[in-house]
Amino acid sequence: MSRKLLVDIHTHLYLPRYAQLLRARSQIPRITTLNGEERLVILAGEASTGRPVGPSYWDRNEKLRFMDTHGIDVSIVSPANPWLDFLPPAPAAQACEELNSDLEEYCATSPQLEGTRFKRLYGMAYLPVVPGAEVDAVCRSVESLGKLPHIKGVILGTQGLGQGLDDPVLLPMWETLARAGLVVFLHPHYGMPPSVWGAQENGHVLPLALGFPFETTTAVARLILTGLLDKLPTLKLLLAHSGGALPVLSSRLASCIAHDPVASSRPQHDARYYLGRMWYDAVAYGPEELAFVASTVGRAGRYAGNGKEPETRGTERLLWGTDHPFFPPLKGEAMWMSVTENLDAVKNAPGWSEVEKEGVRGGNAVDLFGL
Ligand code: 5CU
Repeated sequence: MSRKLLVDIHTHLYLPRYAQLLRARSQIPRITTLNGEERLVILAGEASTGRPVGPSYWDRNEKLRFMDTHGIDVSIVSPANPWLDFLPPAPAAQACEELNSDLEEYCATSPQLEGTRFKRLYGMAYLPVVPGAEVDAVCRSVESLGKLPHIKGVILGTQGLGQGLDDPVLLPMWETLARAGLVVFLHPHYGMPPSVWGAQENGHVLPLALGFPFETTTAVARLILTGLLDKLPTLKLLLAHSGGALPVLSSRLASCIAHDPVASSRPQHDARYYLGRMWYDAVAYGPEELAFVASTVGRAGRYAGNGKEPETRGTERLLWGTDHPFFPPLKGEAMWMSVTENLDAVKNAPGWSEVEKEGVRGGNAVDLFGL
């Protein structure tokens, strides 16, 4: 196919059934009404008045309109945080099944991308990974996704069953995900404890700009330390926000592991090696940052330790995204700065060829998700 696609792999939704769930709640996370306007309250420390929320979060026509406005051909939508984290295991399992079936319908009945074999919409599903859940129930949920042909992955927060994603009890879940060939989109929600942000009112800036990416960084470092990527070489982990601080801290992480009597023998390889085993969204907002991430990913083969794995350009593991419907323009402009900045970042990434840029804009997503 000669047409060059723009594929958005980081784009969220609250399905109507999920929005109803949030409306029925009196505690965070919730949707409340203030002066006749619905408000979303999901972040710890967020004022109880929250922020405006509307059809861009749940109406498929709004998603398609947004895609058309920005020239996006295909979106791989994922449920927005905090997923099912706040539910006990049994209601979470039931909501998961119902919501995943809604998501399949949302994607399956979306328009065809004209002149191609692609739908406009594909999905990444919920998993019932909540405190107290049984891992077998999670595995059954993963297996059930095989019946939903437009679901190409899952989105996963970092809390696991209460002990994080490096909890050894979760190994069967990772094995099932690897066997199913599903992309696992690792995405933050909790950030860092609100106390680290100080007493000044700075809106959501610090939790979103720093807390979110650092949560992802910590979760992935813990997975590297457990040796998960050694056990499951085919697991497809896609990291939100370009892997957070992992690329810039990976040599420090490697050095700390190498000098630690407890941890030094755990991962089979130097920590930097594992960067080349994962994928990264290109939601970094700047060309130099993207080029830097690619360079740390591409050099990973150098750290295989067997002299057999080649270095690559790293761009083959970056995939473009928007984070829609978050970060809408403050003045209601039609073109969203959060989209155009991420497009410009790819366009201007220093040293990238046109072929590499096309890959990041869409080709890599077609390959990774098997569209
Ligand atoms: O603006 C926000 O709060 C968010 C969020 O909660 N989740 C996300 O993916 N992006 C931005």
